[in-house]
Amino acid sequence: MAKTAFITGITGQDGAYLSEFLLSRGYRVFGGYRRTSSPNFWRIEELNIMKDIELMEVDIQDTGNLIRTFEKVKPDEVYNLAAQSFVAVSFEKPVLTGEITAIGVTRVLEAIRIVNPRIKFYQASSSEMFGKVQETPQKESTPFYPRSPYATAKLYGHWLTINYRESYNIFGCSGILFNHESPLRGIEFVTRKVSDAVARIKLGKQDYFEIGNMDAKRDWGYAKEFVEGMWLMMQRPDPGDYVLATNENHSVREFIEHAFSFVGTTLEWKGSDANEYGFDAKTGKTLVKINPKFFRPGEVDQLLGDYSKAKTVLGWEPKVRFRELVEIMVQRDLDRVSRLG
Ligand code: NAP
Ligand code: F7E
Repeated sequence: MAKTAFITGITGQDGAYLSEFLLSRGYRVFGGYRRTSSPNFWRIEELNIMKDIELMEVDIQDTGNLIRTFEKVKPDEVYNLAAQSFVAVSFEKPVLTGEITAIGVTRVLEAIRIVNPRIKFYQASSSEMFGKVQETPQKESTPFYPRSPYATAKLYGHWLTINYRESYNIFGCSGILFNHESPLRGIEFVTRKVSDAVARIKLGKQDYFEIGNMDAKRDWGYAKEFVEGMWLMMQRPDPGDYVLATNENHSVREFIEHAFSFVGTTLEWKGSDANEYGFDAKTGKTLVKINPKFFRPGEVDQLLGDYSKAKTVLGWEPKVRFRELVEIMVQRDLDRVSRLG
């Protein structure tokens, strides 16, 4: 019989790709979205899977809502992807971030414990939990050192998943995912902000863009591949924690440079710190400016993941690497901007 999955955060980047993947595996997919005055289904519409998913209004701030949903849907697997996921906003809204990103996990796990403790549970943990890194590369056993309210909230969810596994025998997996990006990434995250801006500049719709700390390094992978890793964790005989990463890292500056080079522009830099700027080597036009409003009170300088456990146990390995990822994203934004303006 076909399995049933319930995804919290189905309107987000990973929710959309995971839905597409589970549908391809013959799952019946239910997804929770929170009520807003104007619905936000653009990602599942872009993937053309809207008609195949059963959408339900579910807020992870409401335990009763979750319990009734699980009673009705009777899921075999629950993927908890809902979160206030933007690190920068977590400094401005630390309490809200804790409510959704940390306590939200308790609500989902409690609903599972009450409705049916045999429901398998996936928690979207994050490489941000490594924060001020204690060793490089980071793996499952690396000590955590969160650097933001977001990362601290994720650490709570991570440990609670382990706690419910050990206390109630709930099949709870935790995927410690390093940054994963795609054309469906939210525009506020740095990769998509850059791919969109570079496409607009190339097509003459924008003159320049503003950026924060360009020296931060991230281990950027392709979201479409990472969601498969989530599913693989849930198919093992025993639950566990797994790092998914590419084991390659690059700076924000390199991302910007490669995005411009893909559209045929050579970028050069002048100045330093907040006065640094990037310009077109051919025309001299300024294309990138620093704006300190994008600096964070606490920064994660560099992340680099070791995915050996996922490779050995799950047979999971990333294929799309940095340069290809940048090109996929810029190309899709060029298409979008040409089509929609
Ligand atoms: P995303 O695009 O920001 O999606 C987050 C989702 O959570 C959206 O569907 C959002 O709904 C939903 N949500 C927020 N508050 C909610 C609430 N109170 N009740 C129900 N839903 C709520 O994030 P993503 O990139 O897909 O990431 C998926 C998960 O993995 C998140 O938990 C994120 O923290 C974590 N993670 C992401 C990465 C990464 O690099 N992408 C890496 C590690 C971990 P709206 O559409 O209404 O806002
Ligand atoms: O920042 C720097 C910024 O916001 C990456 C989330 O999915 O991945 C994501 O968190 C870096 C940081 O992602 C701008 O300071 C410079 O060093 O794209 P980001 P993130 O903070 O790494 C982790 C794994 C998650 O779990 C999170 O949910 O880029 N940066 N200038 C900038 N960042 C942004 N957003 N905007 C800038 O203008």
